[in-house]
Parts: sequence; C-alpha cells; structure tokens
Amino acid sequence: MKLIIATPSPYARKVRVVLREKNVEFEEIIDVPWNRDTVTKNLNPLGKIPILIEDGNEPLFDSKVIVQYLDNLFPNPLFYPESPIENVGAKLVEAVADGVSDALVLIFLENVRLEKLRSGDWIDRQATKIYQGVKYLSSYLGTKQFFIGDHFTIADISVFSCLEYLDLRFPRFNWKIEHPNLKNYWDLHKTRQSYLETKPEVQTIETMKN
Ligand SMILES: N[C@@H](CCC(=O)N[C@@H](CS)C(=O)NCC(=O)O)C(=O)O
Repeated sequence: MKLIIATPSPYARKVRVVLREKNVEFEEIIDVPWNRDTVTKNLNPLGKIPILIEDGNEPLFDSKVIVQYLDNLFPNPLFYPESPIENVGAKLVEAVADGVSDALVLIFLENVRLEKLRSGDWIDRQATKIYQGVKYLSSYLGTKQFFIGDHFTIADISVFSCLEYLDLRFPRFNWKIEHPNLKNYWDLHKTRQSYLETKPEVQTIETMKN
C-alpha cells in the first residue's frame, strides 16, 4: 500500500495517523500537488492528495473516503464509530475541522499570488470561517478528553490535524489563548506517537503568476 502525501497537509495527516494507529505497513510518497510536476494529476481527477494506491485497485482519494475504506479493511481500531449517534457526531466534527482547514488552504493560496492580485475581502471571509469553526469545535468539546464519547475517533484526528495546520498557516490566531479547553485537549494528546511522527512540515511551492 502506498500513500501519496504532502508534508504540511492536514487531510493527508488524517490518513497517515490512521494507518499508523491500525499498524498497517505502507509507504509514504511525498508530492507537492501545487507544482507543475505533481504526480496527482494522473491519479486523481481533482489533482489533490492524499491518494491511496494499492496494486490491482483504482487509486482512492479524499481523506474521508480513504479512512472509511481503511476502517472496513482493518476494523481494529475503528475510527468511524458504529453507533449512529456517535457516527454522525464524528462526521460532523470532521466536517467542521476539514472546513477550517479548507479556509486555511484558501488563505495560504491567496497569499501565494502576486501581492497586487490578493483580495483582503476574500481573506477576511475565510478568516471568519476559521474563527467560527474553531469556536464551534471548542464548544463541542467542552471539558471532555475526546470529541466523541470516551474514545479516540476520526473526530479527534481531524481536529488535531486542523489545529496544528492552523499554527503553521495562520499563527496570528492564538486559539490556545482564545479557547483554553482546546489547549488542554491539545496538551493531553500531543505526545501520541502517531501525531509526533506526522507533524506538519512546510514545502516550497511554485508562485502563481495570475
Ligand atoms: N477533501 C479533500 C481535500 C484534499 C486537499 O485539498 N488537498 C490539498 C493539499 S492540502 C491538495 O492536494 N490541493 C491541490 C489542489 O487543489 O490543486 C480530502 O479530504 O482529502
């Protein structure tokens, strides 16, 4: 099994963490999906990582699709809970965390454009999604140790990936001060081995000319 990733990507990180937690052997292939020579365009019509490659199978893409497939293939431990209430809760938290990451990516890309082409209104619009999304996550968590019930699910992995990506791309938002319960949660989980092994690392990408 091979997983195509980008080192800063919060979406790729979700899958990288899940594969480690499930003890699945796999090879990580690092790509830069924004560059002209990316391998993604031949494997995913949307040109995005993560992409899971298995001999004899079609490439799989989208972190949610890949993690659900991995849960079916290697159900121990399960990251999408079986109980309908917990299952939908985990997906809702994942949707918000991924949505915050989407807004962070859009701000990052806007800032890669030539300065005269950048839109402050667009950046502000995305920033609002980030502030509101993190506020929602903070209130969903409350004083719990895990987002869903008392176990580690895709909700936790998505939020953790999103928060550390936020530190990388949007450090002006100090969520640790703004939402102390998220800071406590982050402190509690930050030494998890699968997190330590997948910390986001910046990549250099080609500048967009227009
Ligand atoms: N919904 C997708 C999002 C994946 C995504 O946006 N990946 C980014 C990297 S962080 C990408 O490859 N972007 C390249 C592009 O949009 O051209 C998922 O969960 O996998």
